[in-house]
Amino acid sequence: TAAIRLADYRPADFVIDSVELDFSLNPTKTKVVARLALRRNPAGEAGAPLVLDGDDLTLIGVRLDGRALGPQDYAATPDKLTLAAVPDAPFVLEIETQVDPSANTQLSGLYRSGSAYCTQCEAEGFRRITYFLDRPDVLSVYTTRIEAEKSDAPILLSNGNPVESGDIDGGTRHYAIWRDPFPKPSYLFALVGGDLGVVRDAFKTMSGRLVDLAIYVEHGKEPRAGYAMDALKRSMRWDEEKFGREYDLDVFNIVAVSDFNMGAMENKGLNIFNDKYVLASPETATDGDYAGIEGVIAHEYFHNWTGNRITCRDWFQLCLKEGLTVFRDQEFSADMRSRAVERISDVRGLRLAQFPEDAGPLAHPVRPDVYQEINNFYTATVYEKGAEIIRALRTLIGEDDFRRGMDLYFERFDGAAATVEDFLSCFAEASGRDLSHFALWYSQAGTPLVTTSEEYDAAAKTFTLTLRQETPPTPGQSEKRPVVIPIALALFSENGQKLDLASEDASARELARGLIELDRPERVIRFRDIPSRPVASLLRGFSAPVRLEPAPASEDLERLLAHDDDPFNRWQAAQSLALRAIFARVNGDGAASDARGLTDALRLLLAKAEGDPAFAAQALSLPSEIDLAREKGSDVDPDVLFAARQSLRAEIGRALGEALETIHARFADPGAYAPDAASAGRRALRNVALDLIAAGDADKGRALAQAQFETAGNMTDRLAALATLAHLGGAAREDAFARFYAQYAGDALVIDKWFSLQATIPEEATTRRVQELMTHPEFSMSNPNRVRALISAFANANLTRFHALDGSGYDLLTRVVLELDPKNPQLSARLLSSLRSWRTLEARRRELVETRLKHILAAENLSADLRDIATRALG
Ligand code: B3K
Ligand code: ZN
Repeated sequence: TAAIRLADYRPADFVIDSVELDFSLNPTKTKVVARLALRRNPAGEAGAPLVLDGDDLTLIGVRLDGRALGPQDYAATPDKLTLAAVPDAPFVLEIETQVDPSANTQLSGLYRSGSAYCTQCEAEGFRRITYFLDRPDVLSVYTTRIEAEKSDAPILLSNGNPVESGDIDGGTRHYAIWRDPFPKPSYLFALVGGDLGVVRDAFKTMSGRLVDLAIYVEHGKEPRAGYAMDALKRSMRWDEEKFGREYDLDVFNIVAVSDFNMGAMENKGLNIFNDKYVLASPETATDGDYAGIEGVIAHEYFHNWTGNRITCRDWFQLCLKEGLTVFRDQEFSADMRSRAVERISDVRGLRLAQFPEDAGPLAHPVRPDVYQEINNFYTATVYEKGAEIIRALRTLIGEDDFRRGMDLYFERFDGAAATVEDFLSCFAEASGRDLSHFALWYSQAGTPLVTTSEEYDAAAKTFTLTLRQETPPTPGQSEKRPVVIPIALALFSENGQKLDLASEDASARELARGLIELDRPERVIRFRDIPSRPVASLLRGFSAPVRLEPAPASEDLERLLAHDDDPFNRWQAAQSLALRAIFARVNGDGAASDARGLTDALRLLLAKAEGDPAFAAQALSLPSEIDLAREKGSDVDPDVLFAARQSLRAEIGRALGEALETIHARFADPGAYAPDAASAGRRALRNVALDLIAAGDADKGRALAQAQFETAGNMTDRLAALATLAHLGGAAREDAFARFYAQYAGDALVIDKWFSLQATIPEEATTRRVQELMTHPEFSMSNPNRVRALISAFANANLTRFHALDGSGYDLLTRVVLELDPKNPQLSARLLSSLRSWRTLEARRRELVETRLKHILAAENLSADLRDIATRALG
């Protein structure tokens, strides 16, 4: 198939002012009538034929202005409906199609989840329901009538406000009509039919309008939707307070389904969610799950303004809604929880998923300029790096100008399909700054590397800081230009005093804000009046999505860990010390592998942990194996990295044993579970302590973990204990897994945790274990959550087994991907992306991967999705 290019964008030849949809739901034969009010687009090509998109459609009939058309009037294939001659005056086209929701295993278009009917239309699922101009710049007003057997689907939902409903056929069938007054692109269409339980609430908006809120879930799960409802109301309030954005319909509905390709979908007024991001109870969900629910509920709600009221002109602009909405949900979580801890975990996520993507064969700009399959561009780069760019923009222009720019954006582009240029123009206007150079962040891929060097002149009392930037080449972009990198900095004296910044080499604005704008290959800044050699704290708060090298000397890191008033850099100092100790082990560097500096610093931190347990937990969490692989950069041997990391964990566990045990005992959950950030932080610290105790002393760890597993009053503590036991091995592990299963059998979201933990055991037998679990009655290749719980966990969180030297891990992934592909290409392509960093592996493993990728590409009938990933990965 031909590549789609941003440079080829043309406006649609037709406008669709309104759409009337008529659904007769049936498990295998759903009838869809679409009545489209069409007219020629003045911006389109005069006299052009009408070409509508379809995908796997069965056409029943077409009428134009009420007149039935014959086959001579149009050309229909499953993926296209062409009318060579249509009137120049506005006309109404009526199209009848038939679709089979039960046979739809791709989970795109109209499909079934359990006994319910639901839809997923982003990016190109609407064309699997009816022929349409299925592109985001065609905005229409939708009216939807749904009809079904009452017993089959007592609940009938669509976008917008409810208009009318009633019985037909003497009450065995019924119908509902929904009307969405806000023009929207087809990807935001949604429909749900089914027998569902509901939780209701209401929200009074800032102008005093009452909005009915409802969350629909599987019968019996209603009590688990309370936290999601609470998060929804807090999101609605926050968007009013922070961005002045009010909700605009009379109702806001959320439906939780158990078969869903991603997290959730922001369909106008009818969000559809993976039930993983709705359902929670203390007994079944961890603190991480609660945080995930809060974040995703907020994210989808915030899309109502950033995505729905203002949408994307084309799919290249995806970051316009996704990067911005991630930025907004991260800010929301920071306000709801601890800003510092939120920042640390967001950066952790970025480095875990986006940095490797940006450094490998799948690298692409935040706004790509070419794609084969758009579903493969819902990536960490578009989402998370997209959010970082917006945060860097705010840092650069300041909060006030940023807010003014957002207001301008909402005012100017409401109701429109916009571009990244439209967005940036608002901030250029609000700040009076030229942002054309800043815009390069959107078109240039790759993570910039900032290297620093420092020199202190005691006689002159000057401190000279040299900052250089370079972006490594990425596929299709061999030449890179310098980008605008805001580098927040502070200088500390030896005793931790913050020093005033004075220099002739930086502007007054830069010095006043402690923010250097590195917008060229190199800047040299000589600070004066520095009484003694200072410690520099650079890239504070992670002020830009870059890599910074080298890490400061260990004594300086210890000082930063003790004194820096930027919590992010305090955490970074602990990470850098740990990285140094781990790589000293990797390199067999005896002297440097002495981790006493680190353990002393951590002991101090533990002594003060009471003040901020969540932060202490983050500081005690060692860099992950993926962090290590990324830092290593090339010739990666996961076994070596794993061993070095284990050795440091054991040393910390032994060195801090008593302090850790004190923490573990003191932070035991006092009573009833509360999901708030402070309580979660205490549990996090306690469970990191347990993990380190076990690393230092297996017997002690096992005893504590077993006791915690027995007595835990919530899933967070119970699962943490099970994870510790899983890594310790032996009969205690198998016994705990068996009892955990017996207790939660049938509770899919909990059993997913059971699958995941088993898939991440770093032992040789695990690959077999995963294979056997694939035949477990609760496992299913048709359910994305199950597949992710078992297979993605294995491929992304068990590096030694996945990268086993006999190729068994790669073989497992290859088999699953090929089996899955005909059923659900989005999922198979996503799974194969687990190999995005394969070129950084050492030679033997590289060869193993290359063979598998070629094997996949040689398979017949590959989906476009999978072929695209495999081709680019090999590229
Ligand atoms: N916009 C959806 C993602 C759709 C993915 C389509 N393959 C969810 C979100 O980002 O909020
Ligand atoms: Zn989104």
